[in-house]
Amino acid sequence: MNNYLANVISRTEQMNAKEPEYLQAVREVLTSIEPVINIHPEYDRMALLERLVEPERCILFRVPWVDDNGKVVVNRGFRVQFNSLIGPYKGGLRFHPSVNLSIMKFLGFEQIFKNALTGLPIGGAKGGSDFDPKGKSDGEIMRFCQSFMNELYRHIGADVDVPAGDIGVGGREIGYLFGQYKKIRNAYEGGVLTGKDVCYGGSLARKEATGYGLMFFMREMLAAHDNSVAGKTVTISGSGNVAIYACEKAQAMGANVVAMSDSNGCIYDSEGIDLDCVKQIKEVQRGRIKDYLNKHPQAQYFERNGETSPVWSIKTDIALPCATQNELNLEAAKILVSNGVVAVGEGANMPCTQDATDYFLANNVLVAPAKAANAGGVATSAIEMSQNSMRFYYTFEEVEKKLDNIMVHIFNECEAASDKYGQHGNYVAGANIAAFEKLASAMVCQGIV
Ligand code: NDP
Ligand code: 2IT
Repeated sequence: MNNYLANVISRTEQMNAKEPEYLQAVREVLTSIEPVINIHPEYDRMALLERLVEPERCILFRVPWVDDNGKVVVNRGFRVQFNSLIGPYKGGLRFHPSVNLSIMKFLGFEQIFKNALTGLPIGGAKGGSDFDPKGKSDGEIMRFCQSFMNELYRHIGADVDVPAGDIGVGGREIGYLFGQYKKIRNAYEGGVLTGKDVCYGGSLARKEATGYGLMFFMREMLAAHDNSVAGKTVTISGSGNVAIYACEKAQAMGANVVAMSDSNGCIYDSEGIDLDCVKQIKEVQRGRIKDYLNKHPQAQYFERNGETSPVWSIKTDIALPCATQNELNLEAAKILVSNGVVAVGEGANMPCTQDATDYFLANNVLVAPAKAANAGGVATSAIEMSQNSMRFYYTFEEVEKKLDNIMVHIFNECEAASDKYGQHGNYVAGANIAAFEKLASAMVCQGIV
């Protein structure tokens, strides 16, 4: 391996030894940009990579709130403002008990590259809390969000840092966060958060954007290999925001989606998932995916036990991991390949382990990498920001068309970069290289900061 790259990886490993997810994300990117580093020896002198892997700022804070029994609970809040090279820090907030600094840094790091790929003026950030929204009342969610914003507000702003949703943070939470921000600031600053409801400044099609964008990327990737989504069997992990709207667009493109999941298990419905039923369970009742069987007794439910989700054991042409990081491991990849999978589309961030991705690529399975394939969400957040600045709204069709164009453009850039460096069909390398080239150019322009 290139000496400079090897040194930066080893230095990053030493400095962040207790952050496995972060190191995984850094290794994946750095190893795949080797051909670019080889032709830019000056990056070593400029410590370009050392600067890229060091967050501009990590903020940790106390979030005290009162539960319905009057007990005070203290959670930890995070905001990693990773990189502001090409725009205000931008990225979601995750509320999940697993949240820690390693996960925040991996997500923030990924976000820099993803946001660069959109071609829009947004830097990279991530935030959240180890707060567990499951089983909490609406009042508890609101009080938590208000307390979280009581600290976060001083670090964000429409031109500074613009948070949005992620796992455990959807329209309801963004609403409570926005209300508290507006109260503290005594000003309506619409562009400070994205993923807002359309009734107070959100963008049409933002809710759908990540899942729809994933399928637009999948359509382009398959078309480049003389294939298409129509008639394919699709399995999806997760049943949250990304999974639901990936399912909706896959069905609209003529695919048969047969499985969805949550952290407890997965449903299999050979007749095709009834998405209205899933939306009712997840978006309205906030229930479990198993509840699908109440309305569809012909469907099957497989409980999860162990590391590998049962959803990957179901035979499929297209697999869409849309739940969380490292949810698709080598064991799952082997099952999917032996069942004839054609393409994998990463709706979640870093859902495939490195060895799973390598196994897919070695077996000629097309992989739509997260940074590129799920970039439609943040791209539409940027479109929401621009509408807030203009004080004017686009129609659903206008936003969806812009999203589609952006995803086509991202696919073309990934393809061009993979071809340029002799890795035809490897869109994982293509996405990393295309994004890195943009970021490196901006770093050179802006001097040592
Ligand atoms: P949601 O909270 O809406 O849904 C998350 C889904 O994933 C749920 O079905 C949840 O199941 C499941 N899940 C979460 N954690 C785990 C876990 N540890 N093991 C198994 N299943 C799990 O989140 P989103 O749909 O917004 O996000 C899903 C993924 O997509 C994340 O990786 C996120 O970073 C990524 N993403 C999201 C974007 C967005 O715009 N929202 C944009 C780009 C990427 P359960 O209810 O049982 O926890
Ligand atoms: O991972 C992601 O890209 C998101 N959670 C969306 C971020 C955003 O700012 O819309």
